[in-house]
Amino acid sequence: MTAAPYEDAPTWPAEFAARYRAAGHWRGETFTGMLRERAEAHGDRVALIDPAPERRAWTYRELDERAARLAAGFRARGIAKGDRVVVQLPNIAEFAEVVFALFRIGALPVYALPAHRETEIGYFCSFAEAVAYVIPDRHAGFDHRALATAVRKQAPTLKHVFVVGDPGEHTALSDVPCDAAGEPEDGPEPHDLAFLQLSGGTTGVPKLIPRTHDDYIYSLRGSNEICGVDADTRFLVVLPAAHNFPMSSPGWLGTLYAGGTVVLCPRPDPATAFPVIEQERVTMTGMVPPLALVWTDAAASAERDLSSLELILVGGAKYSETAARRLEPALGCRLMQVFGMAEGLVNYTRLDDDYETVVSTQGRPISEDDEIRIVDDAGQEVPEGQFGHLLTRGPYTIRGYWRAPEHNRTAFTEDGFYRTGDIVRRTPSGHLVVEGRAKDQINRGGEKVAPEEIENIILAHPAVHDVSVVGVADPYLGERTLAYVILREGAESPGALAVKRHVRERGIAAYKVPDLVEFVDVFPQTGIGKVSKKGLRTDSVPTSASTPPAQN
Ligand code: OOB
Repeated sequence: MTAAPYEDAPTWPAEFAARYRAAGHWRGETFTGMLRERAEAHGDRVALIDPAPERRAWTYRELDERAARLAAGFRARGIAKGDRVVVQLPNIAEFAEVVFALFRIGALPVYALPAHRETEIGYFCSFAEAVAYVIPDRHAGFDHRALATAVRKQAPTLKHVFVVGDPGEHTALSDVPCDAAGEPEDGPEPHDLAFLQLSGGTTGVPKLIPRTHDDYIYSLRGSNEICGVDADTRFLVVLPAAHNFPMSSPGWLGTLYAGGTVVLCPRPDPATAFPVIEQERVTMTGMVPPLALVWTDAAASAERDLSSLELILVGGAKYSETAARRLEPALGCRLMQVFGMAEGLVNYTRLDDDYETVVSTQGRPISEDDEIRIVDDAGQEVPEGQFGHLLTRGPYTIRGYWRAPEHNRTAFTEDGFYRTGDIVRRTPSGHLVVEGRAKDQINRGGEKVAPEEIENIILAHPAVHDVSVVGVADPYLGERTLAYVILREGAESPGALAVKRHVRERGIAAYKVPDLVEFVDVFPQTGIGKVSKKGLRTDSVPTSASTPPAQN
C-alpha cells in the first residue's frame, strides 16, 4: 500500500499548520515516539492494569516491547504503512498493544465499538478497504469469530483476522509477535494520520474521522493540563476504550502521555467498577450521564472504599443540572463536565471554575486557538449570549471526513469550520451551554444513533410503506428511539416486536434497535418537526440545519 490513504481527506491549509506549530501546539511528536520516551524515562512504572480475568500489569517498557514485537509480526504478514485495520476489542490490555503496534508501522486503526455487528463491521471493512480485523474470541456472550467469518465474505480486501483468545478458524494474535528488528525506517511522520475514529453519524452510514499524531497529541496535552493528569494519575477506563471520550478526554492515551497508570474496567456497572477503584486506587475516570446517575445512586450504599477518586468527568450527552449537583456529595470527588466530539473540539469546565459554572455549563474549549462561531440559520453570528448553531475550527478539529468529499461540502463551511450540529449559547465567561441539536441524530445516553441508518433498515421490511425514527425524552437516557411506522395499504401489522426483530436480525449494534415502535396513518408533528424522510430523500432536500433545536 502507498501512503495515499493519508491524503484521502482535506487537511489544514499550510498557514494554519504553520501557526499551530509556531504556537507550540503541534510539537512534532508521534505515538511511537511518545511511548518510547516514556519507556526510556520510567520503564518500570506500570502503564496498564487489566484486572480481569487475572490481574495483568504491564510496565511502560513491557508495553513498548510488546508493541514493537507485534508490529514486527504484523509487518511480516504484510501489513504496511497506510493500511487500514479494523480494531474491535473490549477494554483489555491487548487493545493498547495492538494500536501501538499499528501506530509503529503507520497502519491506521479503525476503531469499531464492541457493540457493532455485521452491518457496521462489514461497512467499515469494505469502505476502509481494511486488510485486517482484530477481535476478541467472545465478548459479552457474543462470538466475534463467527462475525469475522461472515464479514470476510463481503470484504475482499480483508486478508487477516487476528483473535485475542481462541482463534477458531482465524489467527491467534498471540502467534503474531516476532523479534523486532529495530524501528521501521518509514514510520509515520507527526503530520501523518494516526487512526480513523468513528463519527456519531447523521447519515445512513457512519463517517470516518482522520486524526493525525500532531493534532491528537495536542488534544491530549491540553486535556492533561486542564484535568491535572500527571504520572500519579490512575485513570479508569469504564466506557468502551475505542470511543474518543475515554481515549482522549483525557482518557487512556492522555494518561499514557503523562506517564500515569491506565486501569481497564471490563464493565461499567458499580458492582464491577467499585471494587476495581478500591483495589487499584483509581484517581480519575470519565463517563456518560446515565452511568453517572447509576454511580451516584450506588455510592450511598457502596461498601467499597472510593476515597482515592479525585475527579469524574461527565459528558457525551447533556448532564442535567440536578444530577450534576448530586455527584460530588455522593462520590466524594470533583466533577468536571466535558462536551466533546470525535471530530475534534473538546470543552471542559475547569478545576478552578466556581461550582455553579461546573454544574450548569458544558465547559470551554481546550485551546485559545479553538475558534468558535455561534450562528443563526442564515449563518450570521448571533448576539452574544443567544443560542445558535455551533461552528468550530482549530488545531485538533478535522477539516474533512475521510473519503467523503460530497458530505464534506455541507459538513464544513468554505473557510473550514466544522458544523457541529449542536445548538449552544455562550456565557460571559466563555463557557458553552448545550441547548439542543439541529443535526438528525439521536443521543441515547451518549450513544449516537443516526435515524436514517435505522429508517433504511425498517423500510426494507415488506409490510412497511414509510418510517420516521425520532428521539423521545427519557428520564434516564435523556432520549430513547421511537420508530413511527406507516404500513403499506392492506398490509397486516407485523407488530412492534417483529419490527425490532427485523432490525436486530440485520446484524446491527443493539443500542440502535428502536426502543419503541408505533404504527400510525400519518407522521405526527413531533417537537422536532419531523416529516417523512423518505419523501425528503427522494426530493434530496438536505435534512440538517433548518430543523429547529431538539432537546438533548
Ligand atoms: C463525544 O463524542 P461523539 O463524537 O460521540 O459525539 C459528539 C456529540 C456532540 O456533537 C454533541 O451533540 C454530543 O455528542 N455531546 C454532548 C456533550 N458531549 C457530547 N451534548 C451535550 N452535552 C455534552 N456534555 O460524545 C465526546 C467526545 C470527547 C469527549 C466527550 C464526549
